[in-house]
Amino acid sequence: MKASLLTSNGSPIPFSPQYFSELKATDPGLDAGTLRARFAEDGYVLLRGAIRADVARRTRAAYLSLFDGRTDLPAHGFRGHPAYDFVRSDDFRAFADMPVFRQIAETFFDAPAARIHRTPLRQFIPGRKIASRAHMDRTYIDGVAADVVTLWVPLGDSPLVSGGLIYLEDSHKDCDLEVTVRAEAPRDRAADMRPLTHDLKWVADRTQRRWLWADYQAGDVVVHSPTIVHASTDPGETTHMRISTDIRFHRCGSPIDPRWSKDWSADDGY
Ligand SMILES: O=C(O)CCC(=O)C(=O)O
Repeated sequence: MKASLLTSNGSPIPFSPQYFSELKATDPGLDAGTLRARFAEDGYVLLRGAIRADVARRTRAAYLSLFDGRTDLPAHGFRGHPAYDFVRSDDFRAFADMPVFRQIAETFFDAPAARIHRTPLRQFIPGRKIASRAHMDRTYIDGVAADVVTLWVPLGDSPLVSGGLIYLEDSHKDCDLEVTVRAEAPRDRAADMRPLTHDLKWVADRTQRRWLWADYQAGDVVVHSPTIVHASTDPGETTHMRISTDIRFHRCGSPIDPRWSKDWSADDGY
């Protein structure tokens, strides 16, 4: 990764050791106790090669095939867009329901887990200044944070240059962060109070924390806590589009947010 200046939703942030550091990678074969200890400490665990790379790539190809011959598409994830159809397809459901994902969730809960139905499919087009704003999942899904886990799954390689997910270091341990940042942070979309900010440099400066990044490969899975702040940078000069999905689980028996029991649609408001 050579770029010295990145942007997120057009807002600049230097790609320098002051602002960025690498995510720790973890071998999925480690014992469950070690995995849980890392998750508690870091708020995330990057599992390299947790699923078969060819399965991730095949799922990507199945999604992209829905674009064949299509022009004049609605906005991403709206009814009539391939992402809307794909999350309702047998191919996608079979992928999200692979036992390996539930087993990962159960390892981190140390208890039985059930998949949360609503499963977004993200796509970030190279060259567009559109990225995920800094946010925490717990803002979007009700429930006790310890009872929900997100598996962020890149469908194909997802290097930083294509806008892979980044995590604000140790932000899950910072009880004051949300209040401080919400009170002071610049926000480019006044009407949407859910993201903390679009300005990743501002939040790094204000909290004295770095953004953790990785060049994700097909087959990797990041398990993250609903309390860790994450975001992405704008995709740069690359021909490789970042496509990913967020597969979520809740601890069996814990209350479930009813808004998350339907299929995802980008305009469902959640
Ligand atoms: O993939 C992304 O850029 C954001 C996904 C995410 O954070 C989410 O769905 O909560």
